[in-house]
Order: sequence, then C-alpha cells, then structure tokens
Amino acid sequence: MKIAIVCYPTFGGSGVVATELGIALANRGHEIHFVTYRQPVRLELLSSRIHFHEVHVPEYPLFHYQPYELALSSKLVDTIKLYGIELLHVHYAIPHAYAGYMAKKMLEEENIYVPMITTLHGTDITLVGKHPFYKPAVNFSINQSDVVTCVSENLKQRTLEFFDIKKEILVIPNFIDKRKYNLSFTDCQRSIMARDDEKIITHISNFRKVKRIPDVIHIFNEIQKKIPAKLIMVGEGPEKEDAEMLCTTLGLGEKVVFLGNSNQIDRILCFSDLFLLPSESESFGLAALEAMINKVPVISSNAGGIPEVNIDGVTGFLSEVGNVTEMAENALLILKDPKVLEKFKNNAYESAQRFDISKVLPLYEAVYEKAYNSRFKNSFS
Ligand code: GMT
Repeated sequence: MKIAIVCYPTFGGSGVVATELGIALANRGHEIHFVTYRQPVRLELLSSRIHFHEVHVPEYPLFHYQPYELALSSKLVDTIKLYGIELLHVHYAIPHAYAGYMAKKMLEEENIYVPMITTLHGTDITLVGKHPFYKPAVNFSINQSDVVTCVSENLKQRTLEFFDIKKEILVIPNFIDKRKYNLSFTDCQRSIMARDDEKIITHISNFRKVKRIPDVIHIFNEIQKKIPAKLIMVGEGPEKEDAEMLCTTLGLGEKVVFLGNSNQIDRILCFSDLFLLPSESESFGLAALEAMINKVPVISSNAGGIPEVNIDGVTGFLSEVGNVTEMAENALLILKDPKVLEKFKNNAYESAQRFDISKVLPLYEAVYEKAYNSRFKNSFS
C-alpha cells in the first residue's frame, strides 16, 4: 500500500512512533511517504520504499503567523496525486487532522478519494486540543477522520470526556521492536558515565512543565543522600535552564549530567539502573516503555496511561503525581538490593514484550485495510 504519514519530525513521542511505524511498514513492503517540515529525527532514508517530502512555508511579511496548515494540505494534495498515495495517516491531531481533512476535500473535487487515519497522541487532546481556542476545529477534524486511533485506554476516555466524538476510537498502543535490543550493545560502556559503585538514574523528555522536571531532581536528591548515584538528564526544552539552576542550588554538582537531545537513547538506557517519569499527565509514556525494553525499571506517577505500561510493584512503582518522597523511597527499595534490582530489571524487560511491534503492527495494517476498502462507500455517502 502507498501510505503518506504526517507527523512532527522532532524528538517527541508522537514523531518517534510515526517514524518507527513508517520504517516498520516499509520493511513489510509498503511504500511510505513522510510529509512534514523537516526530516524526522529517527528517520534514515536507507530504503527505496521510504520517501520524505518537505513542507516549505514561504515567509510573507503580511502574515503575523505563517500558514503551515495551508502549506501542509497543499503539499499533501501534490504528493498524493504525484505518487498515487492510497492512504493518509496523520499523527497528532493539531493541525495535522485539520490539514489532512482539507487535502481530502480538495482531492475529492478531482474524484480522488484517500481515507484518513488520525492517531491521537496525548497533549493534542489533554492539553492543547481541549483549549477553547482550538477545540471546535479539533473536534471537527477528529470526527471527519475515516478512522481514529489513540495510544491508550486512558487517552480514549479523556478524548470522549473532552470532545463530542461520533466516531469509534480504536486503541492501538505504542510499541518497541524487541529484535533491535537483542542485537544491540553487549558492552554498555557504563564506566564512561559513573563509577562502579554508583547507580545510574535516567530521565528522558522534552523538558516541558507537564514532565515535572523539579520532581525528577528532588527524587534524585533524596536517593543520592542514601546511596552513591548519578542522574542523567536527556533532552531539551523550556524547563532545562531552571532544572540546571535547581541542581546547583541543591549542591548536586557533577552528580547530574545534562546530555541534551540524543539519538543514542538505547545506549544510555543500556547502562541505566532506573528510569524516572513523574509526569503530571502522560497518555502512554513511550520513554518508560523504551526504558523497560532496555531492562530498566520505572519509578513514575500514576498519571494518564502510565499504569497501562508501568505495572506497580512489578516493573517499577507508581505514585500520586507530586509524591516525591514516596517515589524516592520506592527507588531506593529497588536500587539498594542487587537481587531486587535484578528482579525488577527482568520484569521490566518481560513486560515490555506486550508492546512488541510484532503484536502492534498487524493492528495498524488491519485498520489500513478496513479504511482502504471503505473508500468508495465513504466517498459517495
Ligand atoms: O510527551 C510529550 O510531551 C511529547 C508527546 C508528543 O506528542 O510527541 O508525547 C505524547 O505522545 C507519546 C507517543 O504516543 C506518548 O508516549 C506520550 O505519553 C504523550 N505525552 C503526553 O501525553 C504528555
């Protein structure tokens, strides 16, 4: 099948999922066309079945805001016609579902019907999408999608709560590819980051408010009072500067390392002992799943869809949002005893297998099949 994928090309979870999905679909023989403003960070164009089409937004001084949706929908129309695209899959509702809908309508004028699948990822619903300034447009474009999927049961409930959705919402969880991890690094080169006696604790995110970065640092602060430990902070975002200042105020010095954005997440997780995710809201928590498949237990909040991924007392522990003391206690419970740590590490790895791509990809393919087969019915309804 020829599929156009629209996503954010950044390090955020929705872009990562869209990119990995496109790569996996190409490996299964589909022809994949990424349409976005930059080459997605995890995309290496090493397959003849993967194409990237850049959306350019020409700057014009009259526009206070440059019209990305317009440029995106025009690029979609051109790409779909030029390559005979059969299906459009947009990740993150804003503004992708809206632009996708416009492209569909323009194409229908030329008797070209391309079904659109919209995948909801989280903040497009829970934070940005439900803002009154966006809500009518988001609501409309979700309802106009031929198929709507979302990444967790919790996000489905939130979507139904916040919006007036007439469409069925299918839950297709995020995924990892376990084969990649079996083959990868045998030597984690742990010594680059820490002394042998130090435990390595990791946090990976886009450093937005919703991630509760100060909680990460306070949890670590409590841990390092009891055992030798290092904190590795991976990512970039608006909260990073304050986070660095907080570390200085707490006198954490060299115990905390800020690495910035990285394409070597698996390398970092490979030598990590524990992953922290105390988020205020999280539709799924792909970063936690990536930790788990790398045998890293997770200390997290119980927000949103996290409990569907991190199993309390098995793969790590869950606490109420903001309960830093309990999170630190639970972290120590895992880290202090090598046998307990080993048990949690193995549990995390085993549990992550539920989300292996071999189980999730067929769900997307079934959705594509259904949407594709219904195209004529929908176009004349
Ligand atoms: O977490 C972020 O801020 C990035 C955001 C995104 O849209 O890229 O992530 C969301 O989608 C991911 C992939 O489906 C989920 O794993 C994250 O939980 C979700 N983030 C939030 O809900 C805050």
